[in-house]
Amino acid sequence: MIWNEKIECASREEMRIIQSERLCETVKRIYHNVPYYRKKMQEVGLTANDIHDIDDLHKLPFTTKIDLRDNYPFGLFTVPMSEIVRLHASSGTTGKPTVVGYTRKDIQMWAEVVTRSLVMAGVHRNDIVQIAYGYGLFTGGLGLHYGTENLGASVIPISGGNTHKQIQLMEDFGSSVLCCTPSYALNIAEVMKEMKVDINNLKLRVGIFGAEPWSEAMRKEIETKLKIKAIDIYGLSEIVGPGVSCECEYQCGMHINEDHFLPELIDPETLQPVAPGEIGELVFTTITKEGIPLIRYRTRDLTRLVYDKCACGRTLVRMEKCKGRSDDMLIIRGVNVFPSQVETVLLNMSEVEPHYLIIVDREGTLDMMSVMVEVQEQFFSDEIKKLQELRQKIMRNLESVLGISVNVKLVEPKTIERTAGKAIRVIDNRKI
Ligand code: DLL
Repeated sequence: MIWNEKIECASREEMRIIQSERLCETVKRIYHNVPYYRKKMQEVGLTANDIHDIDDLHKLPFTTKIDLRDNYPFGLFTVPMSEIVRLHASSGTTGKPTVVGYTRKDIQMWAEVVTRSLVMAGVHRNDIVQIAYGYGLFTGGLGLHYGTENLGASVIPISGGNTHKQIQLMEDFGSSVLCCTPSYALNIAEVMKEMKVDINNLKLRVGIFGAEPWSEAMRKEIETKLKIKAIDIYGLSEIVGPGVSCECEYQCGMHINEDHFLPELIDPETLQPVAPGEIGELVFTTITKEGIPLIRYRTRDLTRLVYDKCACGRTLVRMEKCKGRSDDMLIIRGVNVFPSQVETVLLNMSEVEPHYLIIVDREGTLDMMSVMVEVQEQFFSDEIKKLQELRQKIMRNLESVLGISVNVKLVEPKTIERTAGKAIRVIDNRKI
């Protein structure tokens, strides 16, 4: 089933017309209502009348988290507070959070894109959807909540944490869909094993996982452990929250709801568009949002865009699984390293658990990277010699993929902290 066939299966030309019209409206809105934006446009010699269609998009200045911080909390809103019905915020890496405001229409649009996402994932009205994303300022819980209600499925608004209760409700209520971060899904699977829950007695069918990067190897792990189809959902608070894009049943890239969020891919260094098929930084322009429209917002997320028609029939452009963030990339002794590369190596080895922590230190002038890896229970009780062999094997595998030597510290199962939300994968002590 497709929720909004007219849009989701529109031809490129039809989509272009919709996007162009909406872009022009948005640019007028921000130019006339937000002095900060007007000034930024004037600085590059633009007025709202210079934008005629999406080919003019590249003329507009970029927006970054710094612009949001400089206008904290409500400076980029284009409507008076009397029209804002909801506020959300994401925790910034430093200092103040990033604040976003939604009008009633924004909330409806958000519910629409999340409903489309759920339908892409194969969710229907008869499903019981357990929402284990955090409810609160984070957009995960309430975002999935409104989309699920809009679809007409039953919501269990349990929020994150309290893993025993999550499992108990899954058993008692017969939840068929689980929404949470992929790392929390693995945590739930682990606790289920401890509780000796027979996965075959559960009705779980689909998982809708996002809010953090996760590899194909991790998908396989989750699908096997929970016996479900694991679907990737993407979004960020600044743009709307979850539902910016989502995979369909074919799991071959996330369809972007591009009638609301106009994507571009740029080279983060030169800021120029990347060649078709290349990896670049994702940039979004919101073209229907009222509360806080954002123009050419730099997400820092790295991916590739695929414009081919999908087997599901949707024509919405797809973004590949995120390769990481341009600001997540570690530079170790001059070599670029992404946590996702480490994850892929580890998850392809049966001897270790899918939980890891990367620690970077500087000794003198030399960067040292070490990875804490949890060994599976049955291997941990083994003799020292075997553990040493395993450690050497992990170090060799990491070195051959990353191109640098890495220290590996084997730890007992459950040593690395589990979270109900986004997992912490890197501790970089060099910045302190
Ligand atoms: O994480 C919104 C969300 C909630 C998405 C629930 C999906 C599910 P923020 O807290 O603002 O919003 O964080 C946004 O998280 O720029 C990415 O770096 C990362 N991210 C989100 N989804 C994915 C994903 C929510 N599927 C930031 N894969 C984004 C990889 C993701 N990274």
